[in-house]
Amino acid sequence: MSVPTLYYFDGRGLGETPRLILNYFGQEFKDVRIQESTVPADLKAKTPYGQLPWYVEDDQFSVAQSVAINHYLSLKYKLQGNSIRDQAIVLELVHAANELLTGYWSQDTDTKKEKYQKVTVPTILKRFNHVLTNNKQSSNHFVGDALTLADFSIFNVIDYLVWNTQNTHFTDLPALLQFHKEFQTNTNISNYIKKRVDTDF
Ligand SMILES: N[C@@H](CCC(=O)N[C@@H](CS)C(=O)NCC(=O)O)C(=O)O
Repeated sequence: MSVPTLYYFDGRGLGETPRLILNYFGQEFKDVRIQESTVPADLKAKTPYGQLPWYVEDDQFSVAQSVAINHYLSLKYKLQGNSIRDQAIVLELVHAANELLTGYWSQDTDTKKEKYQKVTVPTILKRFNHVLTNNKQSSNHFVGDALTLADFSIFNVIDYLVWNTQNTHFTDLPALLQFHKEFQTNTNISNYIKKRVDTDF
């Protein structure tokens, strides 16, 4: 089987969660990072929506839309949660993490900025903190005793906020910072992060 390819821009953005998953599981993949600010025409024509990320496994299979790429990888690596209740909470947390991440890039007016800073960030981080600290089955995983897509999505957004805003949002949420630290003790993740080049977004 050929090595999969993840096409995205040269930034973390919507490409980083799949990169983290593939690295965590030691899956070799082509991390194609488009340097231009728009998708080159030849690549655009091949993708279903003209947008990135786009994940190509072989001639028979490719998938677009970041949610679907992450869903596919979560099925492949059994990151969905053990019971249907766990799976529902995983999905809740993944969507909240996406809202937090995409909200960060949408702060282009004072109103949006204020809502993001005063409502979105504290509400979502409080919920993450509550779920983590009330998980009786594990202190290192958000849902049950298993690694799930929620761990990857939340690690990614905490990592993004720490990177861009230092630890300002986490002063009263040490459990989230502890999770962020703990997640990086995985050798494949720490190796990936050590060699990750700084990008603009
Ligand atoms: N709903 C899509 C959004 C994808 C998206 O907006 N991609 C942006 C980069 S973050 C893009 O490809 N922009 C270039 C373009 O639209 O031409 C997803 O989640 O994958």
